[in-house]
Parts: sequence; C-alpha cells; structure tokens
Amino acid sequence: MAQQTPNYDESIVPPLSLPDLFVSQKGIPIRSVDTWENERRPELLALFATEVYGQLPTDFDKISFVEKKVESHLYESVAQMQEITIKVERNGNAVNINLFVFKPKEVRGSLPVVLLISHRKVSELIENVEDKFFAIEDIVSRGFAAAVFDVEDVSPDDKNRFSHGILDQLYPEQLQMSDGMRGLGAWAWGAMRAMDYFESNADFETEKSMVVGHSRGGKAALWCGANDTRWTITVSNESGCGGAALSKRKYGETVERINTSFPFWFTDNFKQYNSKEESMPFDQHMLLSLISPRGLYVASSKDDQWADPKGEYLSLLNAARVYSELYNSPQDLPKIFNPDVNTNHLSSIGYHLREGEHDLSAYDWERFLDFAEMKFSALK
Ligand code: GTR
Repeated sequence: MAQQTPNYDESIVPPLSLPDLFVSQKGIPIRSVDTWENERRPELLALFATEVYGQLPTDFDKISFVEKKVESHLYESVAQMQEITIKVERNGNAVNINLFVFKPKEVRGSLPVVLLISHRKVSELIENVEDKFFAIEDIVSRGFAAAVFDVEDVSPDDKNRFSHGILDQLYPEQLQMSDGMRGLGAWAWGAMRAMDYFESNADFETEKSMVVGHSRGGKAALWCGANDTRWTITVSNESGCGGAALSKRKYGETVERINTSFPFWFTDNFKQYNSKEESMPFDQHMLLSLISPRGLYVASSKDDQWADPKGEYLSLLNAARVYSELYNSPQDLPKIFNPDVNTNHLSSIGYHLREGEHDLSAYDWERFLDFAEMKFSALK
C-alpha cells in the first residue's frame, strides 16, 4: 500500500474526537481519585501495553551495581564523574547497562537526580562541552546529579539489531508475543533500572527525580513515567507521534509512517492502526494522563512540524483534566493553542513552545530545571 504524503494543512485535519478519559471500558463514569487509580488507570496502562509499547516485564533474578570513578576535568562544576555498570541477570543470562553520573562540587545532603534517556552516543555528549543535548554543566551547577545511559545498551536503535540486548538475553519470550516488549519499552525498562540504582544509593534523593527524553527518547520517557511512579517528574521533549502528540490528528508523522520506518519500536499489534487512527480506542492524551498527579512537562518547538506541536498541546490540555478535575490541582494552560507565541507554563504541568527546530537545547534544559526546582522545593 502506498504511503500517504504527510499532512501539514490544518484545514484537512479531521475533527477531533477523542476517547473519553473519564469513562471506563465497562462504561463506569470516573469521578474520583479512587476509581481513577483502581479502575481507569490500570486499564489504560494495560491498553497501551497491549496495543502500543508492549509488556514491561520487571522480573529478573538479580541486579548489581559496580561503581567506577572517572576523572573529568571538562566541566567546571562537576566534582566527579562515575560510570556505573548495572548488571541485570535472568535465567542464567546477563546484560550490562553503563550509567554515567555527574555530581556537583557543592553537595549538601542527598542529591536530586535528572536522567536522560539518550539515543546518541554518551561519549560524544560528554566530550563535546558545547553540545547542550545533555547539558551537564547546566544541570550540575544547579545542584542536581546528571545521569545518562545510551539505549544501545538495552536495545540498539536499529531494525536488525534491536533484540541484541535485553530482548535476546533476558526476555526472549517477549519477541514471540504480538504485545511483547520492543525497542521503546526496552528503553523505558533501562531507565527503571537506573532508578533501581539511585534507590540503592543514599547519595540520591529519589523523591526528587526527573526522567527526560528527546523525541524517540521522549516516547520512552513517557512510557517509563506512566509505569514507574518512582519518578517525580517526567519530561517529553518533542516526542511527537507515539509520544505526546495525538495520533488522530494525522498531522506530520502518522502511525503508518512510524510503523514503517521504525517497526521495532512498537508492538506488532500497533500495526493494525496504520491509516486507521480513527479506530484507535485510545490516544496519546491518555498516556500523558497516566503520569498524573506527578510532575509532567511537555515541550515543543515551532519548526518541528513533523512532531505536531499543536497535537502535543491538545494532548496535554486533555490530560490536564485529570490533574484539575480529579486531583484538584487546577491548571491554567491556555485553552487555545497559539502557534505564534512562545508559551511557557509552570504548575503541576510544565509546558513550553520555543522557536526553532527539532532538538534538545540549552533553553529546553533551563525550563525543565526551573520546573524541577519549583516542584522539588514544594516537597521540602
Ligand atoms: C524521526 C522519527 C520521530 C522521532 C525522531 C527523533 O525520524 O520519525 O518519531 O523519533 O526521529 O527521534 O529524533
């Protein structure tokens, strides 16, 4: 079947009809935190697992951490860089994830921690001081520990090699399942193992933790934050299709396009929605809502039309209803998306739309860190 050319014309976006967050699959109206947390949230999580990201197995036989101090003189405010080998064993096989952690010089008590899920090589990010994709200096100078791992360690970002990590070694049965774990799920799983490490070490204050991902990494960060409530804040930077953006708008990247270019990111089940977004019994506002009432930040950039900034905003606006209507955490996000204005919003939900292209920039980090400071200081 020929693929459609991507649509960037707002006038032919289908009228938005989103599945209702506040009615359960059995038709029960969801009006309380109790029914949300015990009925609706679990069924939505299960729906995303079955249809989109796959199962997220958390069983293994053993996890261990080997810490190695590495000298780094590249960064003024960094006292110490550590490389931690996280070794996870299951059924006689093992996988190692290399987690890099930068700690500030000035440390008072345990550290709030920021983790980036990276699909770029970590050595490149570290050595290139000017590159703000992982803004080490900016994060550390504000008193946070900055951590990063390369998704390559858990599931290579490659159609032919994605299973050469935890899927082949730890969870081979997942590969046989139409709703089995695939690439994005594996990356989320990797971030969860980093959290296991932070929890094991008193240097970190995991009640003050933020998981960040850009684009494909943002999709994984959202799936991680939806499942793993240990993260205080989840940040999606320009995650687009299969991330924060609503699929039913069919604007920019579509379900068919992403399933064709990156079939190994999602379950086999997700392919049934190629060119059939209207038949999806869910949309991405539901994924965002699973992070409530914890901190959620969605960022977009104006020239990143492929990721559909408007679709990301509308998704966030709909998810915000769970914060305001169920958790009594009022949101004042503007009701209408304005593509021309640099918007910047901080409450229990953070949002910005910035000038420029698809990237993770110093500006983005500054805003995420403002949000984290605001949220974390309220916890004191
Ligand atoms: C694109 C892909 C997007 C997004 C992006 C990225 O090629 O279509 O979904 O993930 O890559 O990760 O930068």
